[in-house]
Amino acid sequence: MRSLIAELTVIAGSAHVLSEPDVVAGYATDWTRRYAGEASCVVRPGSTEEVAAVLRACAGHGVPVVPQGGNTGLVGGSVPPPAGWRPAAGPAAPAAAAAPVIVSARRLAGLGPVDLAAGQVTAGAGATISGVAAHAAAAGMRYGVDLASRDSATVGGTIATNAGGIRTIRYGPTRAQVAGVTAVLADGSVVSDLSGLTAGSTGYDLAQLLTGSEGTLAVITAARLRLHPAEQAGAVLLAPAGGMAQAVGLYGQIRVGVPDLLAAEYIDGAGLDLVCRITGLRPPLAGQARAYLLVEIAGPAQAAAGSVDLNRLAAAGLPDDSAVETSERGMAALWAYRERLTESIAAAGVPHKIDVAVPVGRLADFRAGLDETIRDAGAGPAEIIVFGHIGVGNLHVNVLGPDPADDRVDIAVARLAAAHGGRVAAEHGVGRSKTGWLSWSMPAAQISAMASIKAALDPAGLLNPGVLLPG
Ligand code: 2HG
Ligand code: ZN
Repeated sequence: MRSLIAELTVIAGSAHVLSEPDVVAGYATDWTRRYAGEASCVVRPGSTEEVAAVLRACAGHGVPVVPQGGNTGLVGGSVPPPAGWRPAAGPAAPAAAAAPVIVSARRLAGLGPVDLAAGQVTAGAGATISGVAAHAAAAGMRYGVDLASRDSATVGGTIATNAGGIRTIRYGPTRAQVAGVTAVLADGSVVSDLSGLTAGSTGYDLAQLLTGSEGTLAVITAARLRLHPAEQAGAVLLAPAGGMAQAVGLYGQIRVGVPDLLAAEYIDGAGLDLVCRITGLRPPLAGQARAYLLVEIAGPAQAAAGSVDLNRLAAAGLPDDSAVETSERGMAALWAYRERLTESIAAAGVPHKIDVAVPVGRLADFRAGLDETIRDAGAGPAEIIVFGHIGVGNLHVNVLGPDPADDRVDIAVARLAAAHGGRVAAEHGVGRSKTGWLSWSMPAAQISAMASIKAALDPAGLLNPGVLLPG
């Protein structure tokens, strides 16, 4: 390992090879604190060429690589496996020569000029989502992916997980924003197409293949991203609902009656109560509800905020006791109840986080069966908080109480989602936590095709071992 570290130091410079145990531990522990692994060191290359040299060096020594962006992942995909981990193929499978090297993309944070005519920009993998958004906004454009972790989450990390976020109903997930990437393969070779060309039929689309591949096929170093014309929010509303069924029904009415929805989010009553308790925010409505629907509506393109036709909302069946805000400040205040959920839950304990997708038409049944499913998992008393991107059927089930190491609750919830025709991972990725669950919502032939792709591009299994695919 010492000779690999010496090589990495020559490549990236001593300031960018970190091997102090405390510092390395910070990179090797994920945001949830549920996943902490062992790494030999952290290297922070400053260019694609340096990433390529790092990967060549690691491959030469048989040492695995864990690519990392903002380390805001929630399923263990951005951190190495724990000490002593071996591929699932069993004791006969060769152990790696040493614990993985974490390759941090944080220094690859450059942003190219916004191309207004193409509606695109080139961004380094380490650029944050808020950085890209501000850069696009300065040119009158908008980046379509937005999420609460925007100040830390990176372009590379969000591509690796195909992150969704709060604007998926409007612009689609990250996959829809990716027009090309530069990436380094396991052997150090570089593949790159940042031309932004959408016309072309020249074989496999590597950028799309790498989107959602969770660092198992290549290390992404830059991306060509699609941008959208800036759209101003005209109103944000928070409506009480009797439960998920009513929230879905109201969302449907608003969707049909009011054009240009920018976001539609669901929050359990318990979640909103928790946010108020932890943050000290005052309850937004006079009474308490079992569930809430938050919707953001675009104002007419050239108009200032506040120009949304509120009559249309009334016609769509918006309850009278809903909050409707049209000022910048008021809209931000309503968003806070949604945006501060994750931090509030983390302040209350180490949660089980199960990110699932369920067809919108099945959300009510899924939610109706959830509490019993969690109780029957037998992991003890549980505080259940469900929220998420209702318009695309992406729910975040957070469970406080059961031991973080006991995954019976996680398994039960994921199986319930699969039983409702859903997916066991929606936008956080499969990571380390869900590899064994893929077959619940994906045919065996598809998993085997993914394994073939992995074997072809990373035959030694050096890239993010133990993530996405079992073994
Ligand atoms: C969100 O939608 C994120 O806010 C985090 O995907 C979800 O904390 C979570 O479970
Ligand atoms: Zn989310």
